[in-house]
Amino acid sequence: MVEMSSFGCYFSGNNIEHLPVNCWLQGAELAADEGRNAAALAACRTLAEELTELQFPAPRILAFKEGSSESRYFVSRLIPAHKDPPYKQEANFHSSKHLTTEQWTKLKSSFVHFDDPSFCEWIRNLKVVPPEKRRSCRRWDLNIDLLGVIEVDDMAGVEQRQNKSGGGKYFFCSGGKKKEVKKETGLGLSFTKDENFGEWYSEVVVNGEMIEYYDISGCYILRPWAISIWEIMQTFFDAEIKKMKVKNCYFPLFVSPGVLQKEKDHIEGFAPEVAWVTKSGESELEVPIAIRPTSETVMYPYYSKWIRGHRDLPLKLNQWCNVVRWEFSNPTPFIRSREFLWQEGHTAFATKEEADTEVLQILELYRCIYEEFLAIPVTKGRKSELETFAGGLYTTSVEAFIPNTGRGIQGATSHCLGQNFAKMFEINFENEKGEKGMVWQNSWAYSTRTIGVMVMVHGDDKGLVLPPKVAALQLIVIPVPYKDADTQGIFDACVATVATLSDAGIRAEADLRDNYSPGWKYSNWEMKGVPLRIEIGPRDLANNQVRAVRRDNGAKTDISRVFLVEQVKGMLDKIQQNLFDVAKQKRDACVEVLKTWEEFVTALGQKKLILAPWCDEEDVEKDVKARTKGDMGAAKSLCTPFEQPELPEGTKCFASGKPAKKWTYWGRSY
Ligand code: 87F
Repeated sequence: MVEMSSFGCYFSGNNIEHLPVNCWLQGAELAADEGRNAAALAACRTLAEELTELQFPAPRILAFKEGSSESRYFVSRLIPAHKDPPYKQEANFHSSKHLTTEQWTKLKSSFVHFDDPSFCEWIRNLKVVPPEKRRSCRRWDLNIDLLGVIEVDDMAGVEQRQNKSGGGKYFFCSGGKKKEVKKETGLGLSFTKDENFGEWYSEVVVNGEMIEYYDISGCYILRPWAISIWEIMQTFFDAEIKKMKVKNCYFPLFVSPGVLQKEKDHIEGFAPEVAWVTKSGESELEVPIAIRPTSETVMYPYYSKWIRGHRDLPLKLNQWCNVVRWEFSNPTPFIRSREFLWQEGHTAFATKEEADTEVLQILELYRCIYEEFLAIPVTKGRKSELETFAGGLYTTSVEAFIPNTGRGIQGATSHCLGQNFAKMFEINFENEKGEKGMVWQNSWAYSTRTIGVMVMVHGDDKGLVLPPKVAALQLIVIPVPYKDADTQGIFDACVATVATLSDAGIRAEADLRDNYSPGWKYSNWEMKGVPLRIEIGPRDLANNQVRAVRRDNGAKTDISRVFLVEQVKGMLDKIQQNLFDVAKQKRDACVEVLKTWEEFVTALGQKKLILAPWCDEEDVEKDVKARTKGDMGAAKSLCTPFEQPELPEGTKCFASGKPAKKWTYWGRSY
């Protein structure tokens, strides 16, 4: 009954993201009779066990006899859930995407309408409260587990099953008790940002079409909607670093063990995260090969070769690439994944001054990406000794904050490596006077984590909210035809509107699909976070106007088509600014300036971003970590902001009582 292929496909599809359970229907008796089904059953079980291994308490696995009323009850709810909006049906039942309008109508006409909750609703109602505090991957936060699914792969399949159910109609109500319907939080999302942030985030990145889950934990498919944001940032940053005479290059993905371990300080703490290739085909490699977690050790042997004299300096290289870090804690799309995209810049100078200057120039570009593109306020500052990149001299960063979780998040880093790597890799040069010296180096990076921070900061209960500057689509035009209205005229006006806006450099498209209602389209584009929606209906057509609706605050404005471009540009700018202002206001409201340990503990419990006077001693930070250890993770220093408030003489460290040297941000972090 359950083909392994459809099982696997379904399980790794995004269906699971919508449901607190996945479902397995398998006739136990049949399985015993038939080798093929027995193998499928065994494989399903093994897979289920593997997938839920980390779950506590262990999930229940339900098995039903094929054809039993329980099994029919499930099956009836697996078919495009009759009460789910088409958008959700599509997401849950991929195959419905490929149905023609005709097939879809035919399928729908075979529905028996009943008031039972849809499968999704029903399944959700089986839930025990989602475990809020669990820190494991949310994907396995299942309340009960029903494993395996039937896939509606084509109409023939549906008909076949219709016949099987005997009455010519496939959908039926098994007479099961009516379940209370879970309150919907708007079309598409079943969790709110405030009530269950983790689930909300996962749902938003999937339903907003940024991410698809993949069958390797911690790895995610970045869909075009996410990549386009990445590319916009990339275009900006790439041009800026080119102005600074940085050149792009590409070094191999693989690292030999000798080279990787050359700089011991650097690799020591990171070793468990390094992924290795140990086999090719069936044969073991003689020497295992590491996959780059970062490229210092990959690149610097060549810096040593290429740098001879002062004329070879500065050497400024950057690469856009992927890196792999085999993380074990709580993988989260964009925020903590085992493979991610980044740019890594590696530069070498004759003097420390040049290196120092560049560290800050790059940091300013990172601020710009966050604040001006992603509309996220960040703090520039220096990392504590404990948080400085091992093997480096000092580390600077831009730090963001997620108010909902009360966690700080490092947005990007710019390190001055000093001469440590130069010493290890013998990167020497001869100056104008013929004297030998070692180079001064920097390295700096930002990654696809930026996108996750953006989703977390701006997203709402309707889905993604994209700042206009990074949105692939800044504006969507939706025709709103009425029965007797001039539909063609409305469609033409939509096309013309897009043309006018596109000519003016605005990223605009019209959604002219005729198999979705305007309301459905509104929700769909809201979910995807498009900053501005333009609706054109008969009244707008008659008045030579359009109606613009802002994604960030829902504000509606009628705009004359005469002033379309200026007005739209103005609105996009306003949205961009408003997103930043609101985010800053929320972040600032979480900042707690305090001076004592008692205040610190209280503020931490209130998810605050803490600014406290500190003695700047490593042991004291270690002590803070130890004293705040717990379920939620320990507190640590986030950064010492460059912009320091006044520190009056005699101010004491909040943690040690020793004389304070600086104001430092503290909190839990990602
Ligand atoms: C994981 C495994 C192995 C971080 C790792 O920040 C090595 C590392 O070196 C590792 N995780 N790091 C630090 C990366 C430093 C660094 N390198 C280039 C940057 C910016 C760009």
